[in-house]
Amino acid sequence: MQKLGHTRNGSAHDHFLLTPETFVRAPLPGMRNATAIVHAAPANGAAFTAYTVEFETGGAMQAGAAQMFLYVLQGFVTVDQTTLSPGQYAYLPPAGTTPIAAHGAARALVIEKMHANLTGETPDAFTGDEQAVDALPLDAESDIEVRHLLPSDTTFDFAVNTLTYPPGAALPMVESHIMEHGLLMLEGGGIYRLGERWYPVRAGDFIWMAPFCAQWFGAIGKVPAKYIIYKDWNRHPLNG
Ligand code: UGY
Ligand code: MN
Repeated sequence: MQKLGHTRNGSAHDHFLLTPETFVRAPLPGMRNATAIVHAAPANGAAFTAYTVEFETGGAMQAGAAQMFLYVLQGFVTVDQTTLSPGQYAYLPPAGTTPIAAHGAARALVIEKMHANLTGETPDAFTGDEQAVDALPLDAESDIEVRHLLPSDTTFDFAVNTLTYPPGAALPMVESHIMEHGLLMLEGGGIYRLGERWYPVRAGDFIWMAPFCAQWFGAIGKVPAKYIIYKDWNRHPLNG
């Protein structure tokens, strides 16, 4: 059915929402039998990149100049020697040459950020499994579960968390903070307040929030809503 130019996408100076019917695929340098859907990059105001990689059988890509966080969405992705399944992830430090490959069709979310080195050290590469990460309550009253996928020590200059909302749960406050966000909806849906607008969102949607973008989410529906969210972290506002 022709949508007659309609999309749920929306944007303002401090945020954008990108919905799957508008995604355009193109390979990035170093990709073979794989394409990227770039969601966030300096071109649209973000200080990081976020893209979904879609691998065909035999697909491959490489880590590059920036730090890379890779979270498997579907299928199996091998990072160096470790094969990761959905919910498993890898952190790769900057200036790496780690090979990343998929033997069958697979999809992964990739986040890249230039490392703001504070301590003279860069983190080591590691792989993890979201299921093995403790689920913490967002706050004392909340039944929203947060999983911190990266360590919190100051060698890391960004955080990636998953938030899971039971149906009807909502952020306890409208947040406004210096950290920038990139967010991929993984399951369920609800209403996202971004700046002065409210958007219906569901699994597959991507959101960028600039520093100090007013933000609030309420989960609607019969199943939990879950998203994975990036933020810059652990650095002084005048220093990276
Ligand atoms: O970590 C966060 O700032 C998170 N609570 N933000 C959000 O979910 N929009
Ligand atoms: Mn936030």
